[in-house]
Amino acid sequence: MKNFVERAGLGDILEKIEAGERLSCSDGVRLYGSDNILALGYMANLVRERINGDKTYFIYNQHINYSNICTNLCKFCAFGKDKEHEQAYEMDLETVKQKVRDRLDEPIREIHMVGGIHPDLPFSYYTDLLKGIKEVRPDVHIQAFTCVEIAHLAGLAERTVGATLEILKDAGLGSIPGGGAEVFAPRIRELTCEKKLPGKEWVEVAKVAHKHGIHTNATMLYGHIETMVERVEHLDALRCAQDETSGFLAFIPLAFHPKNTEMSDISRTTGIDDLKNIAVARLMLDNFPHIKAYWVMIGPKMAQIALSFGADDMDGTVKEEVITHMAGAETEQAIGSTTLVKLIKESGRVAIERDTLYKTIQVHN
Ligand code: V47
Repeated sequence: MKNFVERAGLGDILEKIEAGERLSCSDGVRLYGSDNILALGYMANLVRERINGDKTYFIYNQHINYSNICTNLCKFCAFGKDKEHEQAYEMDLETVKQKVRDRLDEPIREIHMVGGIHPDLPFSYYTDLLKGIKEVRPDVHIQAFTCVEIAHLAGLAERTVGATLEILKDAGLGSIPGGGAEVFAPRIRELTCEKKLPGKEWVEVAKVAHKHGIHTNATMLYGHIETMVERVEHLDALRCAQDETSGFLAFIPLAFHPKNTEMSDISRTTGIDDLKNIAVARLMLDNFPHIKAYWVMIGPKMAQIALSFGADDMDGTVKEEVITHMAGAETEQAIGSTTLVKLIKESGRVAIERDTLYKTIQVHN
């Protein structure tokens, strides 16, 4: 295999990986530029097995999107709608509580809850959501509000991000999902999501959360107009932040779905690019404990293969995914744990049901 990687022109990168040395940004750009997916996969798998062995995680989770009303209206997003749009919605507290009640007979451990940047819901709406969910399901971990929403909530609360997070934590917030990161490069934000929180501020919010003991995830939306250099700069910004705080749990590459968006002329990502984003993330993000293959976006079959290309987590049962399905995802909106375990075992890995903070709940041998 070493010869094979050398013939792909990546022998020096393999040497660094074997020595446990950090890859440079120019290494990252070369990895993205390589068309030898097996060489990338071999190297990413070395790191994956060094960090996580054969362990492959999943969680019983439920997604709730409390509202799609959004003032940002990003060009790549089919979910966010103007308040006057006929498909605009916002759930009242009782509706959200009912959604949680509806699944009380399922062993859901995490509720993943995000929405748009709503122009006029008050801060109390968000704390009531957290408290209401906890009333119905006290043991559930709430992973809610992207760093973009957190910055918005701090504005509503007229407090610092840190003080706002303390209030949200008291109301039931457990951790923060990785959405809203998109691609940090100002060029990309100007062209695709000019109203959104700038990339630097997204990273600042994440770091403040970590300093307040709140773990977060991180994502990157790939497969639109970003360059390979911009992808690597995004990963490097996350790696630098993680060096400072160690608060990120997982990185999730998000494959762009163009349907029903203002960027619908762009083609869907290819299988090779999906695998490359998993592999390069695993290689560059040497300080991230977990890389997720999000089956909703790349499909369960590709997610299964990604487990040999650097990924060690398949996300979870999900239940009612909306954001990607509005943008044309053809995957199911939920998946059974039996299917997840089968996909993981078939790829020669050990399936582990986890909680949000990666504590083992059950090993499926
Ligand atoms: O914030 C928006 C992205 C995110 C599209 O933290 C799109 O564990 C693809 O962040 N095509 C929401 N992506 C999903 C997300 C997520 C999912 C699973 C797990 C975790 C985690 C986080 O999806 C948005 C945005 O970045 N997005 N539109 C689109 N058309």
